[in-house]
Amino acid sequence: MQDRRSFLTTSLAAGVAAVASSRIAIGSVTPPPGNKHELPTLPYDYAALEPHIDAQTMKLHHDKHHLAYVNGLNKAEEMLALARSSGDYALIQHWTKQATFHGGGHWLHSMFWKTMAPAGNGGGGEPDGKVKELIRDSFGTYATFRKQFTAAALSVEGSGWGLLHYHMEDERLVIGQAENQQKLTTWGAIPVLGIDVWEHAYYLKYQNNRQDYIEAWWNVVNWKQVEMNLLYLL
Ligand code: MN3
Repeated sequence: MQDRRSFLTTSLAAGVAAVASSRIAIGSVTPPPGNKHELPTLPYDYAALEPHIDAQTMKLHHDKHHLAYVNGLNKAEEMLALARSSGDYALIQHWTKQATFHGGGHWLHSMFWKTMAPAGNGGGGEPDGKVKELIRDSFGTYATFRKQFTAAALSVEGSGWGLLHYHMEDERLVIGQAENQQKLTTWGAIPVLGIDVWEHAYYLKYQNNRQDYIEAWWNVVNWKQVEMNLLYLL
């Protein structure tokens, strides 16, 4: 989201300077036609989140799992473009679902990496500023929020995500779950923080103990990035 924002700001400035340019491209998760989605680089080393999240998990998770979603999304978009050009929509349901699944994976993982930072060096602690204020208004206290979020993430059925959304209409934060990467979507609510609770996110270090993984993850939450995600929406 922040990439999009800074791109937009730059584009707008450039647009004002060069009124002759006919159209201002807006950067986002969706690249312009013909361009491919790309795997973003991790903002830190694989081992940077140790001991809370181990290097081997980070490497596999980013280099293999996230890459598979990027490739899956590119493939789905390619097939949808082919359907448009050929007029053959026989497989439209399949490719639309694939685009949603892989697109959800690409978007959520891109957010996931950015909203973590090494413990004590950008990660952990409690939020301040606007996030603190909205958590208080939406849940009462930080402790209450954390308890509900942990319980929600812990109880995601099968593979999925625990998510903190900003609800655009209600102007408050809400805690949600996603099954896989896309099911149980709450309309009008945009994620600003999320924890991946697919087994691939924790099984090497925590085996079946999802609770210990979630408790460890709180030590690497990058609240500054959460605030930037939030301020972008306000
Ligand atoms: Mn994952």
